[in-house]
Amino acid sequence: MSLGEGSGRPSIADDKAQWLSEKANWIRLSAMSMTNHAKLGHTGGDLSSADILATLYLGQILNVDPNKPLLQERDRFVMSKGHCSGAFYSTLAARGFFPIEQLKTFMEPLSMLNGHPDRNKLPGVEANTGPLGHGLPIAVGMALAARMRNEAWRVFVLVGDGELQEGSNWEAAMCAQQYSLDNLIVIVDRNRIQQGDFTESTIRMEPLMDRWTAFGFAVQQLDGHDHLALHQAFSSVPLEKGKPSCFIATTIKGKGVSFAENKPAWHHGVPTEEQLEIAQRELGVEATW
Ligand SMILES: Cc1ncc(C[n+]2csc(CCOP(=O)(O)OP(=O)(O)O)c2C)c(N)n1
Ligand SMILES: [Mg+2]
Repeated sequence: MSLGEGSGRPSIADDKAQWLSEKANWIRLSAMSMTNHAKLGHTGGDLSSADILATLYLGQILNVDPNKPLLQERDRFVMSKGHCSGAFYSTLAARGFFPIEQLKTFMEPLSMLNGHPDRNKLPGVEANTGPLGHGLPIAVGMALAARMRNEAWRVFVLVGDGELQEGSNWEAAMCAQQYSLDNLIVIVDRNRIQQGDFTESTIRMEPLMDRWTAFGFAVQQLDGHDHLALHQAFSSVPLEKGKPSCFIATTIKGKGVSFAENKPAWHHGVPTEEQLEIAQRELGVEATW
């Protein structure tokens, strides 16, 4: 059956969705190779967010130009879950912001590819993130700046679900509502796992849709691994004029790699050479770099 068939929704071409799916798996394997190489990283959240990142950057949702990374009218993307830099850097490289070979330097001394993204070092990075709970406040400030300058660019921000336990997110959300920032799009990587355990066993997130709605957002839940759904959703922002948008993307932490799926231990698990080979087979992609 074709990917969009029977869903009744407008779709990008099936071959484009298939292409995005292959790119997302390339991002997954690349991130795991980086973690294997550096012996550090955040595999689980890299894998859960790969489809979202691929759709934004390679599905032509974000209006960005890797040859002019600081163009004023570009859309901004803030990787608030900055610990998942392996997936983020792999996506930026795949989009052409810097050579793919540079991914090999992940976390080496003097590398531009720090464990956490640094906007002063790497083209395409819009905000320094890693300490959880900072990306959304920064994104709200950016969206407000665009509004004050009467400029049309949008701000997309990807947050982790465990990250939402940081109170600063909810202060920022109140501010976004106050200023009716419908140029702000929050995407929650709802993989149900944080560091060490499931979110619902730590600090419950549900009812998450109701919470965002109560904070003045137009909210939509969707499958965070369905490229057609992601593409359609991100193409139809704002969800409601005058309101910031929030997409709760249901994902699987460790998605695509059997031994890592849904396992809290793989939050920052480091794959061995053998595990990398298994991952490559399961993801069905050629070696990355
Ligand atoms: C303020 C802060 N506290 C703690 C950490 C350590 N830390 C890194 S990732 C993480 C868990 C994040 O979970 P989640 O937001 O669900 O991310 P994902 O599942 O997408 O990896 C923690 C506690 C941090 N980076 N920043
Ligand atoms: Mg999580």
